[in-house]
Amino acid sequence: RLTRKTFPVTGMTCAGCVVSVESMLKTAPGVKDAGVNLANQSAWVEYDEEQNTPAGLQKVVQSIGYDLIVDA
Ligand code: 9UX
Repeated sequence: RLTRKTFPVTGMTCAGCVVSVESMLKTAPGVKDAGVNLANQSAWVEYDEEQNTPAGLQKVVQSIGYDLIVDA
């Protein structure tokens, strides 16, 4: 089932970072679409809940040196 969630993202300082994070999210398993907002330091992700999780999305973002914050 597709869901769309918004998460804080830390570590982005320019438009290049936005492209990197957005591209990475779009290649993650189960992700249909994603968008990143530099001013808001956030990302929305539309993904299949049976194929990925917030923790999984966090891992792919962390793998390129940023962080996606998941509620505890
Ligand atoms: Mo911009 Mo982000 O030059 O790592 S791409 S700071």
